[in-house]
Amino acid sequence: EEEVKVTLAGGAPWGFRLQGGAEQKKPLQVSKIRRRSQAGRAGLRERDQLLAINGVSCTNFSHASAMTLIDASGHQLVLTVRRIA
Ligand code: LEU
Repeated sequence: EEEVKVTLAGGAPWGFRLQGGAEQKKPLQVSKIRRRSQAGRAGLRERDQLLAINGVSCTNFSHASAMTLIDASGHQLVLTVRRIA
């Protein structure tokens, strides 16, 4: 298990889907990566768990709040994730 910082560049669409959120009592987790996308190129992986979005801790965020913060990102999106090998 490790903590990884992934920097996505270029703006939306980033090319990944999220599942979970505090209101579901489940971690925010990457459920799907589109291979030829910013997310794929940056090295984001399916099953990565989101710890922070642009430096803001998101471990107690609802699904909707995480989506809103990601949507508010401009040209760059920095995700801190926990990766279980
Ligand atoms: N599906 C969105 C995109 O690829 C990311 C989502 C997590 C807000 O830009």
